[in-house]
Amino acid sequence: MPGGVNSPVRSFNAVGGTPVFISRAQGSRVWDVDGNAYIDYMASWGPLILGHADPEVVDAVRKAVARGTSYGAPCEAEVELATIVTEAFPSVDVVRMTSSGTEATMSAVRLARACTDRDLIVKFEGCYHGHADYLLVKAGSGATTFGQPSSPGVPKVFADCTLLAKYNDLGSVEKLFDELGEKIACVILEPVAGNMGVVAPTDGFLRGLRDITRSSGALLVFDEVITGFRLSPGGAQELYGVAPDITCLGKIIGGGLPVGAYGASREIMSMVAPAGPMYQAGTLSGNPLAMAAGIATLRKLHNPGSYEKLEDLASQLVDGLRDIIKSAGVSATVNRVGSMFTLFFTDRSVVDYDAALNSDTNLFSRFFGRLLENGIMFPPSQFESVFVSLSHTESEISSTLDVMKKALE
Ligand code: KE4
Repeated sequence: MPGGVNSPVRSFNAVGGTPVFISRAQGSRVWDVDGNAYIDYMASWGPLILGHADPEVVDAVRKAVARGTSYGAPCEAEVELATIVTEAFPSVDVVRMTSSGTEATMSAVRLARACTDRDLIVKFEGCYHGHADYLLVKAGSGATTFGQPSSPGVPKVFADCTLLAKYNDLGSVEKLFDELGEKIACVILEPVAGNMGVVAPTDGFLRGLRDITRSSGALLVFDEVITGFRLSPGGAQELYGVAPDITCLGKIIGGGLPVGAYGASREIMSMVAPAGPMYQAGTLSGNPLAMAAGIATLRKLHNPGSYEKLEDLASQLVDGLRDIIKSAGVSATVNRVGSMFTLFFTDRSVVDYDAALNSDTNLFSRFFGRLLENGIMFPPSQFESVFVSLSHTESEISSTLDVMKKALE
């Protein structure tokens, strides 16, 4: 396997050392193949908000697998998960299941282009939306507004349709719309960024994007692959009270099995084949096994008190970490929204990608290594989110803080 992994960020290249191979997981714990146990804060990059191998999820998947893994034909479970999603997201009347977040965002961009008959899209530096060619684009050098490929194999012409703006900088978006507004199909963003580390939208940013897109006829796409069902039952759009035109989901809605989704109003989704002409398909989209895992996860997540418990655990951990940073006299800052947070080693407030890049990633790597040595598994990259789950306990939070204190000192 390239780099020994099936997804680059697992390789530990960003933090050094050899990637840990996991043999099993249960609740808040994972065990590596050498038998070492860790308190897990990666949560498989977001999906495992209940913790690993949740008994109800395991039972649902066990029952489903005995009835077959994939029919290649519609089944009730797809309707059930679609219903949960449309009830949770008022801006979504109709939803299409895919097998990954990449497929969800790729399809959402195609849908925006199909609806507006426009080709250009706007994304933000530091936001990641999966690996579709025209989303693997970084800011052009200097003042150029058009992006340039961020990976070999992405043709320049694909990057030419992608414009780059700065997160939390409405002016950078207005500038693009002043120049090219009538050609822009959509603005796509993580409403709370997780992929530059956690960066929250500043006051008025999301509302501003809503106004700019509405007045120019472009669609607003929220990539809620991380934030959907993470920050609240209705994701970031519920938390911040700004409804996009198209919503992308993934991770939690699959409960650890491969699921992505994109959804919008009935009118917009009537463009999607076979209801409409915009083509998109997938052999395993909506398969009964992944649907079962997603349904069981979301049903349990909707139990009263779930989000309050997530908020309580996460605030205990982050408030404690901020106290330790202060008493240790370390130059660091923590960005938190709900049960997702990131520690940056910098004395600046991190409100965009430039500020995140300015943090000391070498210090982060050493911090990551200290935690790992002491049985705490953080995501192996500065530019990711740490996740608290419903299976973490207060005693685990306090032992995590003890390890962090020693590491920072
Ligand atoms: P997938 O294709 O990896 O299922 O989803 C792509 C995606 C889309 N949108 C957002 C906001 C995402 O965070 C992701 C995937 N996230 C990465 C890291 N945060 C997954 C980890 C990995 O790439 O291995």
